[in-house]
Parts: sequence; C-alpha cells; structure tokens
Amino acid sequence: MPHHKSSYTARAASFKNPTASRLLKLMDEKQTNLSIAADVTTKAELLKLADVLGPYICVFKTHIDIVTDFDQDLIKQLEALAQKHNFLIFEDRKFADIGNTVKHQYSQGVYHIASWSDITNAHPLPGEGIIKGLKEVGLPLSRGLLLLAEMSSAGSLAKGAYSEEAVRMARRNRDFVIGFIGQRRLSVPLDAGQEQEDDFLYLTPGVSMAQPGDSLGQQYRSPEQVILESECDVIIVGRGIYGAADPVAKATEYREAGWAAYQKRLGVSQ
Ligand code: S5P
Repeated sequence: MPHHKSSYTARAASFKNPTASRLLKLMDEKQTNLSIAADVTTKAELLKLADVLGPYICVFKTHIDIVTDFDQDLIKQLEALAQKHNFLIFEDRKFADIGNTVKHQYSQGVYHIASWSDITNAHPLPGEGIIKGLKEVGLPLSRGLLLLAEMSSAGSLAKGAYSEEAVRMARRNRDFVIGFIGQRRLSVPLDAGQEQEDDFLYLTPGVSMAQPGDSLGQQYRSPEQVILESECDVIIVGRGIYGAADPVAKATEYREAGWAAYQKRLGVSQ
C-alpha cells in the first residue's frame, strides 16, 4: 500500500526517528493535521497563540528571530504550553550554509534552537554537508529535520532535479531527516538496491481557504488540494488563522477541512 494510504499511526513504526513517530501518533490522537505558522512579533502574542490554538494543532511553527522582545522565559513558557497541549515545536529556521556554520547556528547564538525545537528545516542547496552538520547537534537530542524540497512562492527555483536530489539526500539520512517542506508528495525513481520508497513526512505551507495569494509572491491552495490531491501530511496555515478576527474559530475550520481530506484519502466514510 502506498504510504499516504496508511493512517498516520500505522506509519509511525517505520520511522526510526522518535520525533517523526511522536508526531504521527499525536496527529491521530488529537485528530489534527494542522500546523499554525505563528508569525507574530511579540512574546505575548506568540504565547497567546500557543495557548489558545494548542488544542487544535499538531505542530506550532515559529520564526523566533522576528520576536522583538525574545527572552529565555519565552522558551520556557512555550515548552510548558507544548507539554500542556501536546504539540511539537518547529523552528522554521531554513538553514542554508555549510555544515560547520549551521552546526553553530543550530546549537549556539542567542536562540539555542536545538535545545527547544523538536523540528527544524534546511535548504538542500549547499549539499549534504548541511545535513551532516545539523545532525551532529540534533541527532543526540532526538530532533528531526525537514528539507525544503519545494517552496510555495512564485518563481521558486526549488523544482525538478533539485527537488529530486533533496529526496535522495533524505534517503541517505533517514535517521535525522524525517521529511520535507514541499507542495506535493514527490515521486523519485528508486536508488539501486532500494526495493520501495522510504516513507517521509510532507509538511505544506501556502494554505488558505480565503485567498489565492499575497502581494509578495505567496501562493495558496486549499487543505483538500494539499492533503488529498497532493498527498501531503500536514497543512501549515499562518495569516489565514492568526490574521482572522477569531483565530480559534478559523483554526477549527482548517482542522476540520484538513482532517476530512485525510479521512477521504484513507477511504473512511464520513
Ligand atoms: O515554501 C514555503 C516554506 C515555508 S516554511 N512557503 C512558506 O510560506 N513557508 C512559511 O509558511 C513562511 O515562512 C510562513 O511562516 C508560512 C506561511 O504563512 P502564511 O501567512 O502565508 O500562511
């Protein structure tokens, strides 16, 4: 059976990486494949979103470097909320440098990302050294990495052979690379000696039920297009939720739409 036709829980066992299996199981437990992109710029707003949306999401995605009043207490409180509501934290750092540099960026500096973020992501652009560098820091902490195989923005150069190479890099580092940021489940010819495609998680941004895009190149699709047609696993929604007058009501709508698409994909009748 193709991976995307199995339940999240059934797929959990085939991942060696503990963060991947934890995520898959908690999605079925909480009945949600919704991730919020919490792109707000103050500590208070970020923590409020984590607390009010926590029950409806599987992953809380941050851009920690846009928070003006960042401090260590923010991390402490965010971790407590992740425990309280049972969600994973994903710092959307988009590393893009050589292995030796990203290793320091991931573990040191102001943010110490590796110490609190279950998942982070990297561009495959520099080659496999970026994964090796991040892995030295992240694997001992049981963290998971996503590679940006494709982007949602207009004119993205991450396509074709570039995206396919991202999948090959991921196959060679399956202990640490748990999946991709991408627009669709990728189909890449198997490597020599490979009998079947490894399972990977696909987390997909560029999701809105209201807008076709923004004025800066973002392009949106619906939860159904992402989960059912493109066979991805998690919808990442930012402004469609936190920008609404009632973020909780919107999160409920996106959660229901994402979950219905997943049920349909599994062939479960409603
Ligand atoms: O290809 C991408 C990859 C990412 S991680 N396109 C994206 O938009 N993102 C992120 O998803 C982006 O950095 C932002 O945090 C979120 C989308 O936000 P929205 O407000 O457009 O839903």
